[in-house]
Amino acid sequence: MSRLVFVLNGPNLNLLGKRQPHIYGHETLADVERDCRELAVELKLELRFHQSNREYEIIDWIHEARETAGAIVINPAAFTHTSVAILDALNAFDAPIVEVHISNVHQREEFRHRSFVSLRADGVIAGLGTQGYLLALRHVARLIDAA
Ligand code: CA2
Repeated sequence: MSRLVFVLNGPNLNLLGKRQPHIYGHETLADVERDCRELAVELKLELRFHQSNREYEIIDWIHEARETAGAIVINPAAFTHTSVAILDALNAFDAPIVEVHISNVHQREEFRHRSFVSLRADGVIAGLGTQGYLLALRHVARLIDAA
């Protein structure tokens, strides 16, 4: 199986570490990308790390992953709760998918409790802060190693 992993981030995550640190912590998305890349070296994974505020761009990256990747780690941000289009794209991806949320969405507003993406994700990590991305990478690396 391909050792390429797409790490995809949805809308407003470019503001990570710059606002609402009581919910999302102090790390910026650049910090998260650096930590993911450091771990990827240890795990012998190749990473594509992306963020977009546009739904279609995330869908296009999922389509690209279909052709090339062994796994997807995705924090769809607010699209988690709204996007059938992202769910449809993920349903066309045949390898492991882990959904990550920095905050514990189940402890927050009711509308954050529903995830379209969870209907497809093989696993969900929520509320562990940005560590969730690293745990997701460790998990997909084990699956890729075992395949
Ligand atoms: O907890 C998560 O990771 C979320 O996916 C983050 C989304 C939210 O809509 C989901 O319900 C849960 C929001 C991402 C926006 O991130 C910001 C970070 C700093 C300042 C403002 C927004």
